[in-house]
Amino acid sequence: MKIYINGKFYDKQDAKISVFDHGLLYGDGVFEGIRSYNRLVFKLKEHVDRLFESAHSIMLKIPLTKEQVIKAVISSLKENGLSDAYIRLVVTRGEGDLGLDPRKCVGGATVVIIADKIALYPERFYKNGLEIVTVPTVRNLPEALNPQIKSLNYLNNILAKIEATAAGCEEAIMLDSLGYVAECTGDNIFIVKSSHLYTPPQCMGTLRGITRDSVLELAKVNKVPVHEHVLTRHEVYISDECFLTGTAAEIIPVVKVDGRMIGSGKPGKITLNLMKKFKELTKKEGTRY
Ligand code: PXG
Repeated sequence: MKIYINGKFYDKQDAKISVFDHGLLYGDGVFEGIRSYNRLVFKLKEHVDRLFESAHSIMLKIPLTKEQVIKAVISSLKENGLSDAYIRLVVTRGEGDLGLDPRKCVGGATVVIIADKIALYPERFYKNGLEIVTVPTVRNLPEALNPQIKSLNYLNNILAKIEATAAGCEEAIMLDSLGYVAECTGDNIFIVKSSHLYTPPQCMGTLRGITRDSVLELAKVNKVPVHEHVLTRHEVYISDECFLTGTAAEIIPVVKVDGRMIGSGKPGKITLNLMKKFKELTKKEGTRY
């Protein structure tokens, strides 16, 4: 495996950055998780745009143009000979001292690209659906650390993940500070009610997921009415169908939430159709390499 660090490729065992990098010391940095399917990188421009938006918001200067980042991602995929891959694009504040002041990171940002394989959830969850729970850890407040910033500080989500696994579930519903449904630890959430699709709006402590946006588009094209609407747990419990979206998970059906069966307890028709359409989309759309 060859890992890109600041313009050079290193073998895995030599791919190292300083212990004084503020990405390690403070989680000071941003990242993206991207997928490629059969030599097509899915929504590469959208991921790179979001990376630059996250960086802009935390006043982190990425030492490359967007075009150079795109080229670096493509060359990482080629260097590793991967046709189906998961790409982790990381930009840290860089090497500083033990103080949190980013001005001390005089060498500038560190750019890392890891191109690897990632397993989806086990196949049985896509076939039979997931059971998820609402967890006590509330999603970060947009006015504190906005979930729109895909920062290296993922402890909020990790705490929720720990609570989910302690409850015997793979994923967690995180609520916002008002108690409305925000999102899951690494996925956005959707419900279907009376053949309409609903997902929380991005202002509700929710990342504007790129898979989420693709699903909203696919639903519109397929004449499923879509609503970006505030959701309570009650609305999730009484939904006909529920599913999660994310680059890692793609689209995964949910059949039980906090012990309540969703719909018939099996992945729903609209969910299954969107899964099929999404698969087709990833086969034909993307940046070729
Ligand atoms: N919400 C959160 C909090 C996320 O971290 C999503 C939603 C879905 O966004 P996209 O753009 O991927 O549709 C994410 C993305 C992992 C992993 O290792 C998680 C994500 C991305 C890559 C890897 O669990 N989360």
